[in-house]
Amino acid sequence: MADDAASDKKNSSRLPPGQRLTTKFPILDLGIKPNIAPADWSLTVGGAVETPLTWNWADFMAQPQIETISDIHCVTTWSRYDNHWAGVSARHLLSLVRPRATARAVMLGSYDGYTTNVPLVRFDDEDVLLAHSWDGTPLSRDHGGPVRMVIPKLYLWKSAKWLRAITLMEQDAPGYWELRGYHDHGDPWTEERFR
Ligand SMILES: Nc1nc2c(c(=O)[nH]1)N[C@H]1C(S)=C(S)[C@@H](COP(=O)(O)O)O[C@H]1N2
Ligand SMILES: [Mo]
Repeated sequence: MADDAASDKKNSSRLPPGQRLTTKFPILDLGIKPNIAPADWSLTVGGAVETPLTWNWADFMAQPQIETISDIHCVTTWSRYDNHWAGVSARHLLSLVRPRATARAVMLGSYDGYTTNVPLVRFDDEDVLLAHSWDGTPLSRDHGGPVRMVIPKLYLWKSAKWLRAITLMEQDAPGYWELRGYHDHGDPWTEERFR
């Protein structure tokens, strides 16, 4: 049927190769699941920047807020469309800390000891945010609350949960899974799964 063909084509332009669509939201992590109350949470941003900063919860919530709707692509082959996120944009954060001209990559660090690296050009994107809400409710502990990174154009392992530190780097370096065989970059459209 022409309609089916049209919808298949639309689907294949939205679903990256090797992915299957789900409406569930699986939970995947190292299994530590830190329990951080907003009052105990803080974020430190430093490294190759002109103006390092630390935000507590009130500082973070006082920043300009954005809402986005984006798709999730997990390297374990599930994708989930239309996730509604709210939080602070990466671009706003970058405008405050001002990366040095020599900065190339970002290391995200989390309360469970997890790390993951992202090229600065992928972090500095309009749909990248530090999210505190998902589908209209505060982000659950399982999904990385109080604050997680959301980087829709890369596989989900790059979206660090329980975010506590962002370090700008002049040279790229591997994070937790990148040290264990995952791809350095992680673009779902070119299936940068493992190296
Ligand atoms: N802090 C932290 N962030 C993390 C992880 C982790 O173990 N710790 N796992 C990553 C991986 S491998 C995946 S697939 C996603 C899963 O996010 P979800 O549990 O919200 O689906 O979180 C990513 N962020
Ligand atoms: Mo993962």
